[in-house]
Amino acid sequence: MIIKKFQAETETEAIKMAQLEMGNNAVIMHIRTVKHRALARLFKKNYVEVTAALEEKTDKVPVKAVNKELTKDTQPLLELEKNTNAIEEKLNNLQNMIEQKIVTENKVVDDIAEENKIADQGSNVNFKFMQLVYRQLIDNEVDEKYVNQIMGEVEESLKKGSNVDSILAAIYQKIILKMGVPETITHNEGKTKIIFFVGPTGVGKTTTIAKLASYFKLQKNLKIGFITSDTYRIAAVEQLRTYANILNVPLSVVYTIEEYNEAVRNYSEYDMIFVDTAGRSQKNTEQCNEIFRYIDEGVLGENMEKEVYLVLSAATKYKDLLKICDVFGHIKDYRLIFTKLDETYSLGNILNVKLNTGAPLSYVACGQVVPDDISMIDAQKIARSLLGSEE
Ligand SMILES: Nc1nc2c(ncn2[C@@H]2O[C@H](COP(=O)(O)OP(=O)(O)OP(=O)(O)O)[C@@H](O)[C@H]2O)c(=O)[nH]1
Ligand SMILES: [Mg+2]
Repeated sequence: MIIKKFQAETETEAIKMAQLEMGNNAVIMHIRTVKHRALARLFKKNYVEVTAALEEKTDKVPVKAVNKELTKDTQPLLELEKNTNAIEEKLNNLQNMIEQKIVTENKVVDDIAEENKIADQGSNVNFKFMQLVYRQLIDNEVDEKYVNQIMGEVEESLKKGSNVDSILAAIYQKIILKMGVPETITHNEGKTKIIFFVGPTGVGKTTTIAKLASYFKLQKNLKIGFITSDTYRIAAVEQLRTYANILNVPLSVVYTIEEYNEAVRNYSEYDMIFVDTAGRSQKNTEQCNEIFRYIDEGVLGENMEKEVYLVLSAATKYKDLLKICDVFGHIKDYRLIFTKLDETYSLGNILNVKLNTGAPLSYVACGQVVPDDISMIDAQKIARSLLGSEE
C-alpha cells in the first residue's frame, strides 16, 4: 500500500493533488486542517492536509477521468462528518479499547500465547493483538475468508518492530481500501439519467427513492420524474404517488415495456428519472427477469444515461444476500445501497457483499425518515465500526 500526504489551501485542492498523482483509485484516508502555532500564525496561513492511500497492485487511472465522487459537486449527501475530526483520535480510542480487552481477556489471551508458545515478548503482544482484532471482525460478521485475507495482507506488509498502533492503522487502512471509492448519483449537464432501484421485497427501495429524489429536487433544484413498474400492489403505487405529490414530481405507472418507453420519452427533457420496481424474491428468477427486461431493453436516448442501484438490507442474512447478488448479478453494472443499518449491530455484510460482487458501494440508509436518513457511504465510519468502535 502506498500512503502519501498532500497539502493545499483547501480540501478540494488537496484532494485534486492526490488524484493527479495517485489516480482515481486513491482512497482518502484522512483530512485535517493544520493550524500554525504561536508567532507562525501571524505569517502563515492554515492549510489542509489530505492523506491518501493506494493499493500497490492498482493501475493508475488517467487524470482526465477525475473522480467526480471526490469533487465538491458530490460531497457527501447529507454533510457527513466532514473534517473527520481527527481519525487518529478515534484510532487511539480503538486501540485503547482493544488494549483494554487484552487486559480483561487476559485469560483467553494467555491461553492463546501458551498454545502458540511465542517466545519474543514484542511479537507476542502483536500476535495477541491480531487475534483480538481477528475475533472482533468475525464478531461483526465479516466472512472468515475476508478476515483471513485482510489479516494475511497486513501481516505480510508489517515491518520489523511494528507495534499494535501500526498494526491497527494497517488493518483500518486495509478495510477502507477494500471498501473502495463510493460511487453515487451525479448529474451531468444536458443528460437525462435513468436510475433504477431493484432488490428484494421490503428492503426500502421506494423509501430510498423518496429520500434521494427529495435531495436532488429540493437541494439541487433538478427536474425529476418518477416511473413505477410496481403494479403488483395497489399500495405500492399509492406509496410512491404520495411522495410524488409532496415533492411535486410527475409519476408514470407502467404495465408494459412499451408504456415504460413512452414514459421515458415524455421525461426526455428531465434531469433524472427514478424508476421504482417491484420487490423480487431471489427465489423467483422469472419475476426478476421481468425487471431485467426494462433495464436491458428499455429505450435509452442519445442524451440519456442509465444507472442501476441494488438495494439491500444490512440486516439480511449473509447467505441470503449472496443468493440475491447471484440473481441480480445478471445486471452488468450496478451499485450497492444498504438500508436498515439502524436495525443491525454488525456491519460485516457490507464489506462481504462489496468484496463478493466487486460492485461499488454508494449510499447507506439508517432509518425510515424521509429525506434525512440517508447518506453517502462512509468507509471510515464502517471500518471503525467493524473494529469495534461504538461511536
Ligand atoms: N428501520 C429502517 N426502516 C426502513 C429503512 N428504509 C426503509 N425502511 C422501512 O422499510 C419498510 C419498507 O420500505 P419500502 O420503501 O416500502 O420498501 P420496498 O423495497 O419499496 O418494498 P417493496 O416495494 O414491497 O418491495 C417501510 O416501513 C420503510 O419505512 C431504513 O433504513 N431503516
Ligand atoms: Mg416499493
